[in-house]
Amino acid sequence: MPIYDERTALLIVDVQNDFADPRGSLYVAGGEHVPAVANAELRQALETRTFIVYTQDWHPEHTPHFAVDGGIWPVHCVHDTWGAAFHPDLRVEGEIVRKGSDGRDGYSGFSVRDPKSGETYPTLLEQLLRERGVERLVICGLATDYCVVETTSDARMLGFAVEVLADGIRAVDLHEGDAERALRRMRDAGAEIV
Ligand code: VGL
Ligand code: ZN
Repeated sequence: MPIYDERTALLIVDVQNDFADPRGSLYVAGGEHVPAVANAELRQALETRTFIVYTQDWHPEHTPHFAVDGGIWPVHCVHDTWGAAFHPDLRVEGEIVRKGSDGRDGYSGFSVRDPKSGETYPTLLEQLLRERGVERLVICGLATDYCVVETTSDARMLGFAVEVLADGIRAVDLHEGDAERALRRMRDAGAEIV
């Protein structure tokens, strides 16, 4: 188990019903096992007063992210619906950063992109971490080959040390090998998979 301290944050990515529940519209195989892994880390983090932050994919009813609107995904994580809610087994005690509202797109917890102008905007995540003097992130959640890899890669670009919990992530694997490629990208970016 990673070490937790005041310069570390535990970042739990998109552990929401649509990804983590087998009835979810974008169910990620094995996603229902992630809450238990996250909760075990949370216990350690809470004991050591480590900052804990959650991201939520948080889409409007229509967004170019969805296949019905020109994107590639089934409708998922529509704001304030069952699918967007955290998995009921996940203990939620920390800050929450939502991404995708306003129809802005992207996978990273750190930034969103306006599909019309192509411009990217930061979310609150980096500010929350900097305010607390965080230098190191422990990351788990869904999905390995989308939001986890993009969040990890941005975190490294922003200079955070990153450990990704191999047990606490699962991949969509839309194309065979996506999970492996995501792991390699994270390692190449300087993240440790532990
Ligand atoms: C995600 C696909 C679409 C994720 C979000 O959280 O990894 N994947 N939207
Ligand atoms: Zn999404």
